[in-house]
Amino acid sequence: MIERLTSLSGLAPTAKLPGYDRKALKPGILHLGPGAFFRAHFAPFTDAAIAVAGGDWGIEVASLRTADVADHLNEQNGLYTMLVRDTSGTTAHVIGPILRAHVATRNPGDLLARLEDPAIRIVSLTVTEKAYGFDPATGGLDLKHPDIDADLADRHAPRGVIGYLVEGLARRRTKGIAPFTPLSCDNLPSNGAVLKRLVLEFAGRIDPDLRQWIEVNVPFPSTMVDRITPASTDATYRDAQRLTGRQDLAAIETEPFTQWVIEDHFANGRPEWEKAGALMVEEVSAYEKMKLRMLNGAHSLLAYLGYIAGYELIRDVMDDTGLAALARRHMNAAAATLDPVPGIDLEAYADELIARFANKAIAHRTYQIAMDGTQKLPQRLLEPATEALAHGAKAETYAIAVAAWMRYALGVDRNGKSYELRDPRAAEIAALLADVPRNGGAVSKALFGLPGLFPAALSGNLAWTEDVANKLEILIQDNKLPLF
Ligand code: CS2
Repeated sequence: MIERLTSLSGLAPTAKLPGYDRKALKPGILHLGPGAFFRAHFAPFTDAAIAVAGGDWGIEVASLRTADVADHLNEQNGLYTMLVRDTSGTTAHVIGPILRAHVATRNPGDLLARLEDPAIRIVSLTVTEKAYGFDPATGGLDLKHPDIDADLADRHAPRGVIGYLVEGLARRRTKGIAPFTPLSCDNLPSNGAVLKRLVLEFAGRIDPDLRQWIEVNVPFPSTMVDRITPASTDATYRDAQRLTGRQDLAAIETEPFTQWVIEDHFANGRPEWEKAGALMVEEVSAYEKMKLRMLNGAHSLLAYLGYIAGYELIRDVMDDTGLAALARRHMNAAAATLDPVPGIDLEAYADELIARFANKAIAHRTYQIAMDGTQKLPQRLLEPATEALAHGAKAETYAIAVAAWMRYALGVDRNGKSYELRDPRAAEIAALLADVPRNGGAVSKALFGLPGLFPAALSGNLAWTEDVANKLEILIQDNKLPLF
């Protein structure tokens, strides 16, 4: 039986180890959502920052839903392997800053106690778009979101992200403990500002004084996060074991590229992430828009078109020269909606994205990216499309992407096989489409009517919605690709 990864001693020489003494770390950060992306981005950035600049910023993590990752991390004393894959090979880095993992559903009191510990100075989040309880139609709190609804009814026993943050801050205020800095690392535009608005709105509903205290005392820095991180597979665990000599059930794999832009507004200190290559700025929104519209927008376009065309991986889609050219065209269209981004040449950025998508060593499933379309479309495609149309552009690649999402939303592939939509609004979409004839006009009309998703400037633009309907018709009738 191969030994489990539980300590740094005796590992294979192919494993790169943390460049500092783990025993010197103390809890300073509590991270909500220890999924693969956090383990490929936030934790390695912190690991590298401590190695270069010192400091004792240990991380505790808490899972608000499933227990697997948290359990595996505890079994491994917080250690796990990050594989970095490129066509030139795979390297294994053992990442050190995680100290402990909590499972909120199993022991909510434990998480609440950690939130009020003065040692915790940053509470960071990678919980995915759908966990925020954000209503894209109003920009505010979605009162129908199950977590928001439950947590407003029972604020002292929260289950969702906003409920936990507000209860944690409330306890600190009552006890005279300085607040932590909430740090959103999800793919939402102005993620810190969005989080602030949701937290304030929630707090205002239960205690206006608390709302005011948060408004005055708690900074909500926004961040732009970027690293392509496919879900772990058997190949991940196998290669981690081969390169470390230990079994690792928390291993993840990722690409060499990594980027983090952070607004430098912290209440209570922070690791020296800039020493690991993070860019600390006053205002992150230009970077965020660039990344969401150029990278994620093109990613979603490729994921929907690719999935319905029968491509399993993004790198396979990139082998289709028509689709790769379309992705580049879409990036140009997205770039045209952006203000200049400090220090970045958008042409070179787009070229780099194309190369990253095509990386033959990264097996990123189109199905993974296609997930949660209703949560991703607004910031990736619908907002830039609205702006493009307002400036007189045709927004054609956006019409293709939206038609492809609509085709995908039918839930049946070109061979007639059904698949699960994996979207929090899947049931609503299925009900909306139940009696709708399968043609471009009818399906698009129904989906344009999904409450709160499409801004009126898009759903009310006749020429553009007709373009979507025509493209969707082609995709429905004969799945002919390319359709441009
Ligand atoms: C992807 C992102 O799954 C998705 O929707 O577009 O996770 C993407 O890989 C990351 O944002 C890259 O930083």
